[in-house]
Amino acid sequence: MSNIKFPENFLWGGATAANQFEGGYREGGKGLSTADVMTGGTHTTARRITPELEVGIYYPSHKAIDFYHRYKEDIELFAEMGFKTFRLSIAWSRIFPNGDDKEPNEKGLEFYDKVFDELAKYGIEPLVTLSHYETPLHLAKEYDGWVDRRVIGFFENYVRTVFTRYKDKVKYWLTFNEINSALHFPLMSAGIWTPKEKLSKQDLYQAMHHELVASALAVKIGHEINPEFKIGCMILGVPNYPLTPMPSDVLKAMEQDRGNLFFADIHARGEYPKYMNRYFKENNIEIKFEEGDKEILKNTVDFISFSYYMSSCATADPEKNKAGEGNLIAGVPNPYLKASDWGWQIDPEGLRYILNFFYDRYQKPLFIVENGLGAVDELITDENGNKTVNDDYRINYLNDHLVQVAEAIEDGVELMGYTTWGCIDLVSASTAELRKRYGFIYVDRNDDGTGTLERYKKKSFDWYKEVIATNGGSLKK
Ligand code: BGP
Repeated sequence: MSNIKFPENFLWGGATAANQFEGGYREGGKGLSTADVMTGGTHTTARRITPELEVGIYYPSHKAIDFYHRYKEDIELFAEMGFKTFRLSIAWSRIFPNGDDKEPNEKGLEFYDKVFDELAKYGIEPLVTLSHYETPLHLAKEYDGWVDRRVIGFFENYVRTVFTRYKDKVKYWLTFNEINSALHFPLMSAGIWTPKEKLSKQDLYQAMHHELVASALAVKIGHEINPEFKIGCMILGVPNYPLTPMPSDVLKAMEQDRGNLFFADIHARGEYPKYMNRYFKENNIEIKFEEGDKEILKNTVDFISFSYYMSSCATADPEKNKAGEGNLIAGVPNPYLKASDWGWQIDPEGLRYILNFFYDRYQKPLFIVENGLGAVDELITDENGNKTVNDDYRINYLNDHLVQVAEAIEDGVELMGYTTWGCIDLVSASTAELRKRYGFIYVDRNDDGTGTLERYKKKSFDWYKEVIATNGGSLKK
């Protein structure tokens, strides 16, 4: 046993997203979302978007891992691991099938009632993302997603509905998953139907403005509906290190960091940071503020949440500025780090660094809502005849990251909790593969849609259970 102790009431758990694990894509009156028209992909072939559903094409979100029908079994497994919290998202198109409907879909609301009631049975706090990489398809195709200001009103209607309905069942909320990722993946992240190569920077940043206003509005409405709500933003966290000590590399790292921090700064400080003025001026971007926007943005978040998988390097040297692989916004690879099978560079100390960085900058509580290792697992039968996976590589990855989290807490960082990404195997967001597995629970489902969907506990299942039971005491320094 180490002498590591996490704070009392630390929210240990796991994270998922509706389009990556629910399935039931047309059940209970659900409408289509942008995720439902995205095909499978691989490590090297990108996902394709089909404007209409095509026959004979495999769409991973349609069945995903079928949480829609298996939520009781899955929640029981989470409870067995001792989860204090479980992060999931609400599929907007389950509640408002087209996005611009006047009335919500009762059957969709009932589904989440059942899920939250099941979590409550085990004392697990839901942590709910309002929008995680899916927008009702109709809003994408007819309005160009968040480019159109009217989407703020539709989102307002949606959040008012779910906040009111679940006000006594859910306390922790996140607005937009990895909001900064929209700069790189406008359709997946912000429902923008215009292809990225045709999208002007003006429209992209105006769409971001709409999302930022909508996020602040959600904070305002949420606090009016239940002052006990804790509402956070969610940022894709990739710290940028200068590739060399050359001052120009240091400045480049600062600049790249700001590209992401812009989103957290507004959520935490309630106004646009001044450094963006120069960027806007140099790129001929003029953000249209409507009356009241400035005031709405003043509704700052209660906490900052973020995903963390890797760090990245920045350089001012065009010769060396060649992006490696990585989580949506990867930069130049770090020569001192090893990478996962998907090329994501593994950097546990970077997590300590970014925790301190965020806390120094905002002095608001933080929440790590995604972290984990995507790897190929081999299902074997152990000596007792049980099917399992010996995923020591995953255990080592998580152990090393959690040790650094403990260091950051020692450094003085206020941290609310930690949810590993994909606590149960699910569809990957970037490549749509199922063979890229993150879970403590193996799901028998393959990339071509075959498999029994049976669930099996991996070795990491008992390991995480022990970490939670000892509140970090079982971690190895
Ligand atoms: C984040 C997303 C998640 C998730 C995770 C892992 O960017 O918020 O939805 O999927 O990364 O990425 P991937 O699934 O591509 O391996």
